Amino acid sequence: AEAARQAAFDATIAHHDRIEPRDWMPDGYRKTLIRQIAQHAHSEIIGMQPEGNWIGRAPSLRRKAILLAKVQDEAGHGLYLYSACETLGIARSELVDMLLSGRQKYSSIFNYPTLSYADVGTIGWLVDGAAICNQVPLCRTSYGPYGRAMIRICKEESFHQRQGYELLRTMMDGTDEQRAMVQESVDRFWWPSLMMFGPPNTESPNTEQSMAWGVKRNSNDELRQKFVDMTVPQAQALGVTLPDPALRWNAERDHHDFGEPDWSELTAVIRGNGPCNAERMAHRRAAHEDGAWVREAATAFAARSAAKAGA
Ligand code: FAQ
Repeated sequence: AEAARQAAFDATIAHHDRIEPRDWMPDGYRKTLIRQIAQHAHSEIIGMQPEGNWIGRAPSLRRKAILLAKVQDEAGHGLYLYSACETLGIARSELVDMLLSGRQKYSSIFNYPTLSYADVGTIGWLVDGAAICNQVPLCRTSYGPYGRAMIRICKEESFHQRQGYELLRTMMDGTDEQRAMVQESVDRFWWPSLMMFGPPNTESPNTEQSMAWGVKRNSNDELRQKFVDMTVPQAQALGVTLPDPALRWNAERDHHDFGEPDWSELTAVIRGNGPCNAERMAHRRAAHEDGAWVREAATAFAARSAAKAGA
């Protein structure tokens, strides 16, 4: 029976059909999905902080309304992804515990500070741009609930990317000082954005198995290249310089060549030693504790409603 179930699973993967929550799946597949989806959900939730930092200081009512909407979308993506993860048989409270105790990760990019309003634009343009490159192929991931969550999330990410580009466009049409703010921001975010795609393929322990299972559809390096190729013409159109002297078009490869990110920096940030890791986690823990009364009240209300319905 075990062999038959494994064969059915393998056939579904081979046909690029979806695995659904009630289907049999190997333990490793379930674990990989819980790890990746939870890490993705945590990233959305922690990812509210760098931009949230500027809601109270937005330069106009219009910018404030846009930023509020974007940060709310990120909360929605996080909750949506936690729900997808719960279909694998793990409770949201366990996932939150794993984030708060440091047993699960979130994206390295959210451990960098936001120092000016231009960073709101740069995060939209580069960070959401990288997220889209990574997430569009995940719409075809082999696990149904994750792929369907990605379809919906990608639509909103594409709005986020455009609002970032439009913000930077507006600043580039402004004063010299505003143009300098944009360039300074792009200088800080370019390399960390390339690191969002993970370590190089040769240093990526999970890629091979995740691709064999159809959890990931592309390798880290493939997606990083796609992001560079997509971003270079956008940088030209904006009039900003990407801070990489090795960046140039390679007609033979039909791709841009680019420099090597500082991988020791990615390792340090993933291990908890980035510029804002401690601050991000402290803020999340405090928010979780502040929300304890809401969880208690909701649980008590649910229990009372269930008792009434049973009576
Ligand atoms: N940061 O073997 P691999 C967003 C870890 S977008 C931290 O290559 P894998 C939208 C990796 O987990 C950001 N850790 O791993 C937004 C593994 O450790 P583990 C979220 C990283 O899984 C925008 C180890 O290194 N997007 O939130 C990073 O095959 C603006 C070895 O790596 C997603 O999560 C990193 N950058 O590939 C929100 C997308 N890279 O777990 C707010 C879905 C690697 O074994 C504002 N995830 N690690 O202990 C993925 O596509 C994959 O998980 C990768 C990593 C590509 C991130």
